[in-house]
Amino acid sequence: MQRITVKTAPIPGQKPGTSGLRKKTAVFMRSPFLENYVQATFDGIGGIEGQTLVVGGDGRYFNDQAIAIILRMAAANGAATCIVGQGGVLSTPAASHLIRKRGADGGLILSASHNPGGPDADFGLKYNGPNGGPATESVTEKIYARTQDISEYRIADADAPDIGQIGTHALGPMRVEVIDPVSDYADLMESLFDFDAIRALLRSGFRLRFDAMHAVTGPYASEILENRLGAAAGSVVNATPSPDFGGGHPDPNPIWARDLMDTMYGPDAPDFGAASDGDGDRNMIVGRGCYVSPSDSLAVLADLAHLAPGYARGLKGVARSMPTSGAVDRVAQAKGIACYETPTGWKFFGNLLDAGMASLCGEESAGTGSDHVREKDGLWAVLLWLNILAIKNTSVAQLMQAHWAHYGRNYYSRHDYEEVDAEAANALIRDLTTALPGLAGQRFGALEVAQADEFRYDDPVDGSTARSQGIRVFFTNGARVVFRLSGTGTAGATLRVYLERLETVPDALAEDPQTALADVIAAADAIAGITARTGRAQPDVIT
Ligand code: VG1
Ligand code: CO
Repeated sequence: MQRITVKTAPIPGQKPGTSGLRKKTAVFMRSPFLENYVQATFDGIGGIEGQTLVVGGDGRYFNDQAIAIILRMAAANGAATCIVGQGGVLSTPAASHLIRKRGADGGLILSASHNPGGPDADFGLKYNGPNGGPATESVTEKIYARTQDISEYRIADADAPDIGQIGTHALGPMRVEVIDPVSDYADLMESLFDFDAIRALLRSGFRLRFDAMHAVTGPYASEILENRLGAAAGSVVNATPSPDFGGGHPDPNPIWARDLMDTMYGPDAPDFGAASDGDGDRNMIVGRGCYVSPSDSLAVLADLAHLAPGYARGLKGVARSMPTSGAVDRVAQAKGIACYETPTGWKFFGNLLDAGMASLCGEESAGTGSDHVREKDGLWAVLLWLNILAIKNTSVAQLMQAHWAHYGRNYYSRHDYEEVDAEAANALIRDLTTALPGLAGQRFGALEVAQADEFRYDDPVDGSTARSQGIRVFFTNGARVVFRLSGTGTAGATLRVYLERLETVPDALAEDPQTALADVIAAADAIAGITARTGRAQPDVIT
């Protein structure tokens, strides 16, 4: 094998966002876009000489070609071993587990997650460190800095081996180990949950439907839910991963998982429905006629995780992203455990998990996870739910009613305005930031502002600071609205507006969230001028 050094020049726009670098597939495919970013990653982390890396992706269009390039570059940069999922496939949580289990130095995960895939859609790449978690901001800053002064990249002139079959290959002096992407992960799940109890539940007539949305969790869900737990054949639907996710948006929310919602709210609905996203780290939970908001799901799991063997000793603490509702805070308070509030994105949970300060984390965007890996984990959340339902012998709807009756209900919704003109979106945030000091005391319809600020996070473990992580407006009645711009999009800007209000009056707990939040929704528009500035009368997505 020859190591070729290719001259290159910086390409603008290679700044990692909330979760790695995401761009249009065509942008990633235009050489040397991928090569530059991979070399900048290797350089940014201090080189990969002698290292073991895990490599895998969600199987979207360009996944296989990108992996071939990455393997040739890893070999030319001196890596000792690359562990690759068969066919180049690894779900994000499975990749995180593999890094940890094998004691690897890190991994490259190819995914744009919930973004659509295909030649005209999105592609992404991110680096995870030796703890199995997404690189911290200090690392992504080094990678970004390298993209701006890169002058060459290294690549092997040999072909990458065929990764379609399990086995070990050589690429020059580098080993390429092709492994079964599912079995290690399935074993991990079996070690955490009471599979016998879930099997008994499923034998008793409890029906479930898992929608893999043509994405990476198909093979994982089929193996775990149908083969190991005995769910009826066909319980896992859309189970074959496809490069463009069947033409859909692999985002598990009531809009994009519409089929599942219709089934769960239709006649003869199963007892339990769930869906996962492109790379398998998100989850949507829906009972018969009962959608569970991700923030509520986090709170329920925090309350009842001890019913699963892996969490029987209780939780060390919990953490949630700032825009996530305060429902989990109330559980933590009742249990006397710490609750941390972090910026959006899983990379901020890693330090808390590593330090043993939190063992359960979650985001309002359908991400939940624990210290079993260092990523959010869709199937894990589904299994924890099933374990809880098996022990409690109750329905999802009953469980939610009992939870709200005990803790109160944090009515919650997120309104997304997608592909808004970037200038208009930036101006909206800029002007809002300027207006912050004068907001307290102002009335907007029925609500009065108590306090408003820009969220900043001081990491209690490494002392780092993350600024400008979203604008928070608190009202005197305890309601809250948060505004921030998405860091995962690839076209224009997406404005996210997060709305929340706590209700504790017993007979006001069963309202439609949009109705319960009407005052907050109106105030959000009045404060930020959303309609006037974006020209949108309605959000594109409501979750
Ligand atoms: C979104 C979500 C965030 C999540 C991130 C990655 O980020 O809001 O909670 O961590 O996606 O999820 P943003 O910046 O677009 O709001 V995944 O499953 O797409 O890797
Ligand atoms: Co994802």
